[in-house]
Amino acid sequence: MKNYIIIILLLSCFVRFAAFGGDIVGKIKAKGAPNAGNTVIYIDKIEGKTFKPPAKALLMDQKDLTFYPHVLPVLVGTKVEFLNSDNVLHNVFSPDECTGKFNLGSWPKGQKRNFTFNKPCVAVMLCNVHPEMEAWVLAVETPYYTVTDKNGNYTINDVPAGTYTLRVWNEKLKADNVKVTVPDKGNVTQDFLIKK
Ligand SMILES: [Cu+2]
Repeated sequence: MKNYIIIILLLSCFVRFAAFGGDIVGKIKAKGAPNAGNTVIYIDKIEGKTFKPPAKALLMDQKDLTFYPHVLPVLVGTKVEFLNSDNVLHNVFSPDECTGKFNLGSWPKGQKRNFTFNKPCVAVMLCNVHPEMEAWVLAVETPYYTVTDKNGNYTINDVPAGTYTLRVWNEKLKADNVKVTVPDKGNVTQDFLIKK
């Protein structure tokens, strides 16, 4: 019995060491746009690793004829619930292949319909009723993603130590991928310039 306890203690130490790492932090500057908000920064793939999607669905609201949030990154396999908070009917659909070109139809205020993003995907969300409505869902293959604040600052928390390809997505602007190395302990800073 004692041996088991020692083994479990040793294993838990190992797991802790293996999980060590830090945050990836930085600032995105935009050339050709008023700001670098709503930019997604993510590690798109880690060879040999898959991640379990969250049990809880994420929410995209439709309020005042606008989707909230405008940009929603999710882990592949995540269910997104589309809430209608307006008195009018909307009709959410996506024209993108990676979503199977879904069309959720229309539903009344206070109700939700959902879609599960089972493939890596950059998908635009549109409304058949209101052509000005537009939002984006990015389904990525790791849980290491974030969206910039309106000043372009970002933090991806608790990334295990290792070297990764960091990608940037913005609906209008681009940046090259960058390799980053998260040390065993501490943060790594990576800034980007996004442009046309
Ligand atoms: Cu609408």
